[in-house]
Amino acid sequence: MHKILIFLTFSVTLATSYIVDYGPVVKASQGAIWPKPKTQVISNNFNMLRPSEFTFETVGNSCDILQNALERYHTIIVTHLRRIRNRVKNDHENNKWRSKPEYSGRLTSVKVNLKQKCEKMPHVDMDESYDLNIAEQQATIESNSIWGLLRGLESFSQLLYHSPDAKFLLINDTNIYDEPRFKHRGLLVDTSRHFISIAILKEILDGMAYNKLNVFHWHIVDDHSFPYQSIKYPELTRGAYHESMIYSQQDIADIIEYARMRGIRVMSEFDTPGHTASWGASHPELLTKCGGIFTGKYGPIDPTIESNYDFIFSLFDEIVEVFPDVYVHLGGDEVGFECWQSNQNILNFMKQHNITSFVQLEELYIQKLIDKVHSLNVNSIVWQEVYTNGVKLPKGTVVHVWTGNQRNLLSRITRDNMPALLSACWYLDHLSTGGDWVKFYNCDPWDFSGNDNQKKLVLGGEACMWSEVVDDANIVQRIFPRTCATAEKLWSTEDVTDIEDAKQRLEEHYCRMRRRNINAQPPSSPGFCLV
Ligand code: CP6
Repeated sequence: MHKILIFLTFSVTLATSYIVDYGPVVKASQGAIWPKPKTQVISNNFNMLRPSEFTFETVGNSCDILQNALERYHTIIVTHLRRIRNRVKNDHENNKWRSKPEYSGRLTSVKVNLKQKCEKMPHVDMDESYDLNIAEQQATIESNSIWGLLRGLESFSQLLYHSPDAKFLLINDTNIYDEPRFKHRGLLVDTSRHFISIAILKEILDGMAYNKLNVFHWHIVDDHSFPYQSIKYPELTRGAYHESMIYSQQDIADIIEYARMRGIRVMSEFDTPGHTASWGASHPELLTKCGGIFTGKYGPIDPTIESNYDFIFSLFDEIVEVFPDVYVHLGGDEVGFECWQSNQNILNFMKQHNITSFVQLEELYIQKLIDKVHSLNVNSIVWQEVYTNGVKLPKGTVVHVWTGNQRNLLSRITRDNMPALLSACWYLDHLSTGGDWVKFYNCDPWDFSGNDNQKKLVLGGEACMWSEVVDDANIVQRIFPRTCATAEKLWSTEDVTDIEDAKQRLEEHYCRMRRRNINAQPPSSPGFCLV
């Protein structure tokens, strides 16, 4: 008989190590949750769960989101065991385990209790807290909101680990109360520099759900291509790479629905006045003509032409209908001033209107756009330049920090009573071997000097997947598992900083994602997945 140690350690409550007589080593991190829950009490008692006889039982309210989620998680549970079982030989000496099981109870169903009405769309103030209790006699996942139940179901699925002979799953008696630290936990995906297919976007959304991320920031168009199929201005897709590389209205509705089922908001970004070269394929009149004598080169949107505003405003009328979220990201980053400088019409306009700097000219444009969006009852998010350039922002406009001294900026923005989002330390296109999740993990959005009120103004953050050097071939492994580090920073409490503990759990979580067909790459060190 082997003497086996099973370590299950959780910093919040008790640390246990105990001895079981049968079966090979169960890794410390098996059945551990990523991102780490707020409070978790785990007992030595464990229960067997046979996927074939297991059911979720709804005892409260229900709706399409819940039913869909219960089906998904049932499939995940069944697939988990099937895939592990394929790897374990039948005559394995662990048959001993089967003849003398050590489990204390049998879990055949979990009660799923939605205590209040099911909401339809994920939103900025959604309640994602949940209670999860697993015991021999009674197992429940409870929440006031559908969004909390989705997070609870994810945690439940992560608590399961396989028996050493891979004949059934095991789950320890567990009590969890969990809720996120930040309400905006996002991933930016750029679909302009390379087109990303709907199938891969769905794989990314699945991966987000497994990490309890809740905002898909769709940087849908940029200089290099315009894949958005507009209803009002279908000609804009002349700026797409190819007729097959376009998101139809149907595709977009499909993504929004897929995200909704997973409690993920879809926030679109139509970045202007810079980053708009692809708009010029169909509407060159929008763009500034660079050079004294027109050189054929175009710059940012020309903010001095009144009819440009008619076009942009009318496009945004459409955008806020197509993307139902109450936030739209307006961009506003990296506006090159050389082109404006070289255009005599622009210089004349500035003189006439007493505009003495290009920053002021940019302000004129952004101000009009923000006011327009505001009038549609939609809130704006802007990249940091809009703020640092001194544009007067309506109350509640969110400033998105992407570069420079993030501590300084977060202090300043929140001192001005503006909400902020952090991305500067979570750029997925900056990579050093890919094993650099620790760098992501060491970044905390509250790491700046400011009072409690200032800290509250940090809504959260986003990992950014700019797509200059990624497409369907490599985008998923570029995103995961590094985005998992961001996800834990944004979900778990501030004191969850232990790299060694995170490393164990992340190895396990990586394998879990692989088992669920997320094409993640290994986190950092040699190892293996029994997928
Ligand atoms: N595209 C847009 C980009 C970037 C930004 N906006 C970017 C800038 C610098 C780095 C990475 C990405 N590619 N539209 C800045 C927000 Cl290092």
